[in-house]
Amino acid sequence: MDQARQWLRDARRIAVLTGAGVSAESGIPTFRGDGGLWRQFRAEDPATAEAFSANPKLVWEWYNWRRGLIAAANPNPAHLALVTLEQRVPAFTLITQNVDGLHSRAGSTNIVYLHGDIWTVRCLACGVSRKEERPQLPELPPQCQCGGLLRPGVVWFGEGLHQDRWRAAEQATRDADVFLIVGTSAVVMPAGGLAALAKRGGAKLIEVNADATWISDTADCSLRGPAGSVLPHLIED
Ligand code: BJW
Ligand code: ZN
Repeated sequence: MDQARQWLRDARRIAVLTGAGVSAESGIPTFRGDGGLWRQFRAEDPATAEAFSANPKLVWEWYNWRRGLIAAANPNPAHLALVTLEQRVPAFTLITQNVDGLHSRAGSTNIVYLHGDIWTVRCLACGVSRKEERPQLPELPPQCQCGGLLRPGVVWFGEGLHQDRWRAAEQATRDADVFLIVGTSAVVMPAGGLAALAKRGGAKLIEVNADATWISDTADCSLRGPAGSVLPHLIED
């Protein structure tokens, strides 16, 4: 912990990758592991275009449920610690796989939303994208003004990431002196591959996770525990 704290103090360029574990202490379930169940589904099963075209109403029920949880949740000490860290270094990029927007609500500013935003909807017919911030949509599946079907503005399995965002994530990772990876199983690609890219670029790799992951052995420092307790200590001056 002391060594990791020193690396963060000395760093000029920090990149952070977060996953669902960073929002777990805000009451938002993770995808994999014990919390990752919704009705009879594994939580990642509805996250495909195939599931959506087979049953858009069912997939929207899952999103409606999650939107309700997220709307009722607040950023936790892990989100807040990352805001403090951003204010301390000249170059800071927060790359998140989370779609919940809690990093923005906490006050982080330079954020790359790799997997999109749960508060955005996009029309499958006319392609228009807009914010939809009512937590519970009254009619499922929701429809666009053009009559087309609306889908959540997120990235599902088998879909490409937004090119500009992915480039920004790669660049920040390559440039980083320290790469901090928090609350992600890192099994979903390409996000999970950023840690290896950071190491190749010479960054110190610090992992914070409640459990061991496949990243843990390659990390320069792997801190085991809830992000809401570990991160505030890690960024102490
Ligand atoms: C705590 C904690 C606490 C708990 N404190 N820690 C290479 C090899 C094999 C397959 C592929 C490959 N490249 C691409 C693929 C295919 C696929 C993929 O990765 N499949 C694998 C699963 C096998 N990837 C894709 O299809 C991606 N697209 C793509 O690659 O396109 C090509 C392209 C690339 C680049 C540019 C252009 C084009 C798309 C992936 C989309 C993923 N989408 C989802 C849903 C998003 C929408 C939504 O939220 O509804 O993203 S799936 C889901 O998994 C979600 C998450 O962001 C993502 C990652 O999950 P995360 O965050 O890691 O959560 P968990 O639950 O897995 O882990 C939580 C962790 O927290 C655990 O470790 C806990 O221990 C820990 N934890 N409490 C600290 N309190
Ligand atoms: Zn439309």
